[in-house]
Amino acid sequence: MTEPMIAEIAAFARDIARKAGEIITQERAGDALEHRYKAQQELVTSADLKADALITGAIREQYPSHRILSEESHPDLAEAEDLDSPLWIIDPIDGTVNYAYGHNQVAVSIAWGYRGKIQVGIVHCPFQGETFEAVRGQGATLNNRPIRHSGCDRLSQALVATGFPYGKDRLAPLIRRLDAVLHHCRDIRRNGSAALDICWVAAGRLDAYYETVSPWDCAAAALVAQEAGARSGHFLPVPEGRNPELWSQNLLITAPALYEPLQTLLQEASSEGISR
Ligand code: LIP
Repeated sequence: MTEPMIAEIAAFARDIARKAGEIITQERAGDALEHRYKAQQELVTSADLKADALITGAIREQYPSHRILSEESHPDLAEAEDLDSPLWIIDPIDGTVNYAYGHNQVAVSIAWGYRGKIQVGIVHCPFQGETFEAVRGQGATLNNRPIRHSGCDRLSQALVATGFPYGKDRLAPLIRRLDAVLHHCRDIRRNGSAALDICWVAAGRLDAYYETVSPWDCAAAALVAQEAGARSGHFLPVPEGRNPELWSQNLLITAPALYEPLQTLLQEASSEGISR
């Protein structure tokens, strides 16, 4: 795969992300938006399905041999165990609850991976007119302007984003971690879109982010953050044999100097007891 071919893929992904953004803004502006629930109170709207159909249909037509992992139409997480052949990773609407409530922290997230790494990441936020983009090795941009992490180097001054699952059955460790972060950091933000939280770390609007999500929530944004000089990893070990690029549990993405102190804090809070 040559650099020009990757540039073509990035341009294709940017174009379909923006077209999907037009669909979801039009759908919300109209009065025909339908809601239904998947497992554990997980919301999905008619706009999710329409945006997904546009994105996956365009990929099928342009790149018929490529695989697709998409939250709404191709959710087989087994696809996320292999990045050797080309794989598209799609979340047509990240921040679905925000979308349904009329909030603007909503993003179309499109990643493309190949040869074991995510190579292209596009996170398009249509309600704020912002497109975050990265091609591996070529830096990260917001609306074509370079972005960089905040450079924050003290936990006590760190603004940290996180989120919580739809299911309420295993909240205890998350509350312990939240307690530790609130006692040691400036404050937290719960914006409701992992893709935007991670891109905001890349742009210096947040200093750190941690959460367990799905690969489609984070694959594109994690490349944007890496290319903006942030450190991207996990605060608990990645299982043997799993590709860290596609392991979306216990994510930790920070301005570089915060990574180890925040990793230690979250590890300690994940075990019994909390170090204050
Ligand atoms: C959302 C994530 C968010 C998380 C929410 C939800 P969705 O994804 O982006 O970080 O806290 O629970 O999983 O469901 O809007 O695509």
